[in-house]
Amino acid sequence: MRNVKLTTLATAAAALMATLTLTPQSQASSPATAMADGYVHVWEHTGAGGATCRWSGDDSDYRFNTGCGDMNDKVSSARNSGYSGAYEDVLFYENIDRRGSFVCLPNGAYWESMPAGWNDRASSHSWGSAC
Ligand SMILES: [Ca+2]
Ligand SMILES: [Ca+2]
Repeated sequence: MRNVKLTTLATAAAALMATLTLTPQSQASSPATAMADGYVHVWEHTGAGGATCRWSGDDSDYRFNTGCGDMNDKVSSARNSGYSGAYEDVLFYENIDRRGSFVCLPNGAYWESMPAGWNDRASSHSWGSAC
């Protein structure tokens, strides 16, 4: 006779709850591809950096703003996210009260840096259809 030894292997299944919490930086949409929101956005530095301001209407004096600081002669990048249609372009003026030379930022356009001669120069803006 032969003894048959049956070996029972009990397999214990352990459930390991490995919780890996990834917290992706909720990166705002790129300034160059942002959807229209009805605002013109400006930034203190090039590439949409530093302090920022936005307006849905005209602004005749960048020294005083609601919700953001003094942006007079500081603007180094800008995006026109206004809705297309009438008054869709933004005219930046070198002086307050929309005086002096101006440059026109077309609807939907993003300037990573201001046009030549316009860094830290804009002092007011108005919406128009002039580009
Ligand atoms: Ca600047
Ligand atoms: Ca100025």
